[in-house]
Amino acid sequence: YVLKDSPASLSYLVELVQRIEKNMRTHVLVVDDARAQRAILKERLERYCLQVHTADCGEEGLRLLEANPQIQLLILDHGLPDISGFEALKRARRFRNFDELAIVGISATPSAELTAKFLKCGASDFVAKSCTPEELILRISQNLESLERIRELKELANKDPMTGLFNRRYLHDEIDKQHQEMAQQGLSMRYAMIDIDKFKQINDQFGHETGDKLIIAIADRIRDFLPKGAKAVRIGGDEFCVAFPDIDELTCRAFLSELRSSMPITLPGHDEQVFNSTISVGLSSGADATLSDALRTADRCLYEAKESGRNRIIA
Ligand code: GH3
Repeated sequence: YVLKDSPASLSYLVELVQRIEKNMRTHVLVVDDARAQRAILKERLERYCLQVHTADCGEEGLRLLEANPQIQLLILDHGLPDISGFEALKRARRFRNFDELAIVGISATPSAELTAKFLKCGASDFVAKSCTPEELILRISQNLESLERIRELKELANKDPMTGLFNRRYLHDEIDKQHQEMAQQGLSMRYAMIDIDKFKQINDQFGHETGDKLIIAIADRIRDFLPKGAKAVRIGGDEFCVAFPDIDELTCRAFLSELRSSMPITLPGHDEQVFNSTISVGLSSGADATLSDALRTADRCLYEAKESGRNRIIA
């Protein structure tokens, strides 16, 4: 590329480099039994720096898909030698949702019926093998962009915007699902309810904005000390919950003790204020069958921690 000495051409170049870098991280799987067609698709996609995997039958395609969670887009032929494209499509959708994988159906004999059936079985799009290279890459880019938008929306829906921790919705959807799956395997989940002590006083004394900064600082501490596999949630206000999947009580207690003894917090700012903030914690035992039961147990322990003088962990 010849760069003219202008900000517009420089920003174009930056955008181009970013797109190429993104494509280099994007994995695509082509499943087609026709060797020549596979080679054409691979060559066209690699021209845009996409990482291309190939398979010549449905079973091999599904195996590659399961083994490579980084694959974001599947180009799937209709006529395969072992299982039909529709069968492969339905099976792929059982373990990869619309927010994880875009699937584009292809056929050498396209028809309205075929398109409809592909979409009904779970495809995101359909193209004829005879399409131009430009149409192919446009459809692929659009499907990858939609996937990214879906992911961004999901992330927004599950995160607390102030602290970046998971929110209550995530706790009651995803962590609840995890709780049920773990219970089926005979494994237990523990939950810690964490609440800042006398937080109202901090708001009253130093203002709401400083209160917000303290909530953010405590969320950052929780994140810093969090054991591997544990998930931190801001329930609301000054209350947090940490979910520990199959983590022993000793590790949970060690994390909570470290967090509690890391108080008070020094807030970054012009006059580096130190707050004598403490936290109270309630920890569930891991014996509760459902998420609601476990949260009730942790809440009861938290209440006890507050009633018995605050700044302590009750399990
Ligand atoms: P306790 O030790 O008994 O828990 O006393 P507390 O003062 O912390 O009582 P409580 O937990 O009920 O008070 C929470 C306060 O947090 C009340 C509410 O005005 C304030 N609050 C809720 N959400 C926010 C927020 O996003 N930012 C700020 N700064 N304050 C909030």
